[in-house]
Amino acid sequence: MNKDARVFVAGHRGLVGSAIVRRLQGAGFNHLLLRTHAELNLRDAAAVDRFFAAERVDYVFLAAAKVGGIRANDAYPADFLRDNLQIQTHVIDAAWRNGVQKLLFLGSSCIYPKLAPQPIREESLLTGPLEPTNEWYAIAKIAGLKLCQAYRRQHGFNAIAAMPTNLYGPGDNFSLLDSHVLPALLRRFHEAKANGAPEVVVWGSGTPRREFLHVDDLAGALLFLMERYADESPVNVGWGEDLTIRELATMVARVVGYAGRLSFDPSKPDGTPRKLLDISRLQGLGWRPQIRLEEGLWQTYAWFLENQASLRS
Ligand code: GFB
Repeated sequence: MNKDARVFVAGHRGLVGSAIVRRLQGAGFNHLLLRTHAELNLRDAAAVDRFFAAERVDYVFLAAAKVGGIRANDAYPADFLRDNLQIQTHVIDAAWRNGVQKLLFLGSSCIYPKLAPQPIREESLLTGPLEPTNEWYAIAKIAGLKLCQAYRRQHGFNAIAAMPTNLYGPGDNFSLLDSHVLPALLRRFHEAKANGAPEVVVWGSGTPRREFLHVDDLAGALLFLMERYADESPVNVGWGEDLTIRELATMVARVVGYAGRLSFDPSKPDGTPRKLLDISRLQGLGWRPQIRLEEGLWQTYAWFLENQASLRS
């Protein structure tokens, strides 16, 4: 990728998109094409066509999506299925029709079968039933992955796909209801400490295991793949180790400096019991993650403290 290539980062204000922008700017890419939702509604096919026809885009990082934690996915199935189908279909099709050189699509570890053998290999996709709480998002993302493969086979379009594990970092969604577990716990422990609350209630049993990757590590992997990988199989991007929700909560309490009790609410959904990714394909290409979880937690908590006044409720 030459540094003056015209690179569209769809979803540039989100957790992943903002990390991709930081990474590309740090690497000296000087022609990033960025559009807010208000400037370009990716659910509007005609608007997406007009954008690609006008902008002569060379590369696309498709980081725009309707995302959320386990409760949000369970509460808004129609939105997760429809929005993600529309966004990805419009961008992939317009990119191909307007001569984009290469597009990177983002899947997720949660689109693999609920009980896939662990660690999960890319070949496990579509080999078993999905986790019910987020099957809507998963079906949309699987369709997007398949669309990339279909455009490569039928049109020779150079579309690739990454499958990131659970992500966290600056720019995350810290809302208490619709966020993912790590930012939700950071905020919950922070508020408990500030209010002197005697205990923090963590959803579920605390026994599910999750793998976490700092979003700046993901951005490095995505640029690595955009420059070096061109095949139809998706590529897992993860840390390579996981921990229980209880262990995560204990680590978050330590980082926040909360000394109260931890309790668990088994009436809340656990979701899939485990979804550790096998990252040997990406490691074989020469990539390694750098940011350890406890270090990433400290950095993310510092970002939360600096930005909490402007965060979504
Ligand atoms: O990040 P999360 O919401 O989604 O993690 P998934 C859910 C796990 O954390 C469950 C527990 O075991 C929850 O019971 N948990 C504990 C909490 N306390 C909390 C809390 O305060 N908030 C939240 N959100 N969880 C998501 C998919 O699955 O993975 C998305 O639903 C996305 O589509 C994401 O793909 C990467 O990891 O279970």
